[in-house]
Amino acid sequence: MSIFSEVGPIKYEGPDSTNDFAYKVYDKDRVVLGKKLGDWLRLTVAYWHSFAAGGGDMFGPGTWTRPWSGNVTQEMAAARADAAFDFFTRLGTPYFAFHDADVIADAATLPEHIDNLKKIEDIFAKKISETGVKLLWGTANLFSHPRYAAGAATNPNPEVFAYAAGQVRAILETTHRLGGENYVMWGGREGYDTLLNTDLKAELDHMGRFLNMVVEHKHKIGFKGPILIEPKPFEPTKHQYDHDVAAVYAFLQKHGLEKEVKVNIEVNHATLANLDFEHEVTAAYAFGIMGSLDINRGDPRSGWDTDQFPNNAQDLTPAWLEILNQGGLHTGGCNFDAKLRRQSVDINDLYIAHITGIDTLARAVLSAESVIKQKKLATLKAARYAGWETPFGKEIAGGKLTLADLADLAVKKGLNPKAVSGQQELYESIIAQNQKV
Ligand code: XUL
Ligand code: CO
Repeated sequence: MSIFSEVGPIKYEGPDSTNDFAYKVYDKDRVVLGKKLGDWLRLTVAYWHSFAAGGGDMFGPGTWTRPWSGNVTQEMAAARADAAFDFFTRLGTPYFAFHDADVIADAATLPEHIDNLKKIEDIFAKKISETGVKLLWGTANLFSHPRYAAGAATNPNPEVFAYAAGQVRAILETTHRLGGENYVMWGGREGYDTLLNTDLKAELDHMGRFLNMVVEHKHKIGFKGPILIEPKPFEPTKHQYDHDVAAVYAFLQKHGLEKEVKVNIEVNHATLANLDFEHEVTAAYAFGIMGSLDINRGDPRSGWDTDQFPNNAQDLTPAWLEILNQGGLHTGGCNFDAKLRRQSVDINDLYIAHITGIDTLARAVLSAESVIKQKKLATLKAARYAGWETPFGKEIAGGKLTLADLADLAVKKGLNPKAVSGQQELYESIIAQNQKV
């Protein structure tokens, strides 16, 4: 008897179902634009929020009492894995993601850490082959331990940089052996709290060197998945170097890694950066660095990373319009980097949170599909840029004309272009009118 055994497996029952423990929209086999809904979404449960955290916050300890709560011993790590894979299977989500620190007992030394990780890797390998649940990505926790208070790759002390290298090598190799499809690097404390004590240039150079080492090692061991940087503008540090997608792309270019490294975009991190999620997604595709998604939402009135489960499909529809138009996430997926509220102490809250989040994503995909099938938005947008398809537009974009040539041409043609409507309200109404179920 597991803690989850009263519920599940969760099934698709359709929009008329009143069963809290059923999908109303997420029918994984439903074909959307030639591909199954489940294959567009590649749903992923985050180990840390759902199986390693206890509901604590800055003002009080954990509130969720689970059989696996408390300090992690190796035995508890195994019990945690049993519970986690039972939940994944009952929920019907095909992937999971984890940090090294989520799954192993705290270690006093690096060799002990590596040894603990190897033991849990063996447990995970067995679970993966028994259940068919796959690893979307692995990552190293380089931010919780006090040694990382001043960062990992950007730490003023090279010994910390070296310790972090030891941790990353171990979990990257574990991720590879477990068939992980990506490897994620969120810049936990790669940033600063005050510039007064910070050598910004040195720290960025060190971060670039670290990333190059990770990429070199990935190739050495034959890991085929992409390395993904996860942008976030601040928290825990006052300024995080991987601020947003554009900042990450500039950093990758500077270090010659723009063809090697992609991004893992998190909804709540975009919100904190004062950017729309669809902006981050669209920018990543435009730069050719779209990797994967951390799905959650912030709170409109809180200025921090509340990591709530999503529940508003219309908010997510513009991002899905872009994702569907771009052909999907490839090796990426939708990882619920989202946590229950501190008062949500019941184990069933975990089901409700994921089911609602999954149905919300499914609604966004179906709404975006409807927009695409209607063709109206694409037609309007194409018409808006039609001038660039004319010989005149192509000549300008082609790069042959100088500024002076073009200035003379504008006079010769007697150009006097007038403002045309951007029709924002019409575009917005198309999104609203195509909301599904
Ligand atoms: C923190 C965050 C992390 C990363 C993985 O804001 O999003 O959980 O996703 O380290
Ligand atoms: Co995240």
